[in-house]
Order: sequence, then structure tokens, then C-alpha cells
Amino acid sequence: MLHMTLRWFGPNHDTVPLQYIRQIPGVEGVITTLYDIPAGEVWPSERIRELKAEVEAAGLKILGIESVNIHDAIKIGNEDRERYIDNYIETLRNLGKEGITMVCYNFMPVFDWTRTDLAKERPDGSTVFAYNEEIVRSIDPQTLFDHTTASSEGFLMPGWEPERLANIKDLFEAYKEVDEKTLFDNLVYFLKRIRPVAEEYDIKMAIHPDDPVWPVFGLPRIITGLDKVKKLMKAVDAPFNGVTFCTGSFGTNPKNDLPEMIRALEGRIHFAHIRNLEHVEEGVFEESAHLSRDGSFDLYEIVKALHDIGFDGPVRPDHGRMIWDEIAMPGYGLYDRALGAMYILGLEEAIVKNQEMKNA
Ligand code: DNO
Repeated sequence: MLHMTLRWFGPNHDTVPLQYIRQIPGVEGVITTLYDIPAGEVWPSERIRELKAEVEAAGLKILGIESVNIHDAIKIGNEDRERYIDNYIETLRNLGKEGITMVCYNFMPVFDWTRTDLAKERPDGSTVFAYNEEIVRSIDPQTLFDHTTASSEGFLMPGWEPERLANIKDLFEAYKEVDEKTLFDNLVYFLKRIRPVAEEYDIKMAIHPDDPVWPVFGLPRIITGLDKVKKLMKAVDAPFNGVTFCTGSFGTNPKNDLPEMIRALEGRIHFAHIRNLEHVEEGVFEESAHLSRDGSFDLYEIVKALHDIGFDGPVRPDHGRMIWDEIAMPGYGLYDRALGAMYILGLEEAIVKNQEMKNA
């Protein structure tokens, strides 16, 4: 069954109080993080316990972490990586001790997700994240960073930490020798090193796909479609090594057949991000409402595929449009994500009932 959650960035970074999340029917918990801890540092047990107590006091559970970010040294594979992997292992141990058993992460160089517009207007007047490949080709990374920061309404966007991106040129320089193969090998190295602690505490590691699933600014991409994911699952062939099935990221490539991918990844999907987007033309897309007919994906088939493979993990409605004059971090307002959660749970209820009727 789908365990519905909302992403929550913590009391100092999120406009949405836990009490509101609790009032969305069917939402069991949150996916959260210690947003202020820079990638590479150990998460202290004390802080994890505090976070957990706060969430539980609101009648919710922590159903996973998004993200424990990976330090660039690990992705680049330089001599500092051992130290940072050791720190990562300690963080996983501290999370495991508190009973937190799902960790989402990504292995994208320099930038996490990339968009060219954080507030593109839809025909109904709502605003959404949008991407246009031509714009990316016409600007440099610094301009994109400045643009993203300037249009985030003063919120710190996940993956766009100013201290980490303070010197984008140096970061690009550091990744100069890192091609697709090296990046993949460094990921496998990392996973093999963390495997013992993940298995000891039964922590499921869920890699987030690249977003979008093609190279931006010439940076390599390794989690782009079924073949690549399968290759990674095989390279470290153990259940702890799994994926965050993000429909919006895999779906940036219209050739990725999302329901088919879900079925092929049975047992290795540990977390799902379920949302819709509208393909405008090649390399141009914008996010849409969750409802199938508002975008290019068939949400019914996506939820059905998850149901059919017996998926039993956390899901979130992922991003939402900005509607009803809400002021919140772009993509992470309350209103549209709540609508999305309801829609997804509605689809699931219908699928389950239908199945029961067939079996009767
Ligand atoms: C954007 C998110 C990503 C995601 C990370 C996971 O809104 O989908 O920032 O959390 O890539 O590590």
C-alpha cells in the first residue's frame, strides 16, 4: 500500500506547520531532513531525536529522510572521500538507531534538479516549475544559479545551497575529469562501503533519478532510465540498494515508459514521488496538476503499477503548483500538494476495490 507523506523541511524552513499536514486525510507522516547540516557532516543523534519528537508530537511519523546529501568529494572520488563516507556511515547509524529506515539521496554533480522557471503561469493562473533546454544552452551555470536563487521567494531551495555553490567555477573544475563511467564507479564504491551499516539497521537507500535525465552544462548523468537503474541494481545487488521512483524526473524523457519501469523494478523501489508534467516539445516541459488530464502522464497507470508490484513504502505528491495566493517555497506549498495527495489516494482506493471485486 502507498504510505502517503508530505515533504517537510523543518520548523525554520517550511511555511507549512505539521498540524496542517496532519489534517490532510490519509497522510501518515513526513519525509524530512536536517536542512541546516551541510553535506558531509555527521547528523548528531540528539538532533535526530529532537526532530522525531517534534514530528511525533504532531501525530505523524518520519517515514524517511530526503535527503542525506552526498559530499562532492564522494561523487568526484578524490582522496577526501573516505572521510566523508565515514561521516555518512555514522549518520546512517544514528538514523538507524532512531528507527528511520529510508534515505533518499542523489548522485548528480554540482546541481540537484534544474529548472529554468520557478513560476511559469499555467492557463488556470497557477504557477509551476518549468524547463526549457534552449535557455539552459544559452546561459552559464552561474546565471542559472543566480536566477534560481533570485526567484525562490527568499526560500532556500533544496540542492541549491549558496555555501556549496559559492564558487561554481571551482566545482565545475573539480568535476572536469569525471565522466559517466567514473561517476557510476564512484557511486558503486560508495554503496559498497555503506552496505554493512545499511543492512545492519535495515535502511533502504533510495537514489533519486537525475532531473532532467539528460546532461546539463555537460555534466554526466547516470540515473536516467530503466537500463541505467538496472545496471546500478545489479552492480550492488542487494535489497538495500534501491531507487526513489520519481515520475516527474524519469518522465522528463517521454521515452521512459513509467508504468513499465515500475513493474521492472519490483522490490527495488523504496520511495515514490508521484506527480505529473506536461511535455510541450522536446526539451521543454512544465509541471502540471496531478490529475492525469492536466499533463502528459497517466497517473492511474502509475499508481496501478505500484499497487501491482506490491509496493509498500512511502510516497509523496512531490511538487505542487502554487495556487490560491499561497506564499511558500516554490513547489512546496500546502494546497496543491494536499490536492495531489487526495487524488493519488483516491486512485489507490479505486484500484484496491476493483481488485477485490475481481477476486470475489
Ligand atoms: C526537488 C527534489 C530533489 C530531491 C533530491 C534527492 O524538489 O525532488 O531536490 O529531493 O534530488 O536527493
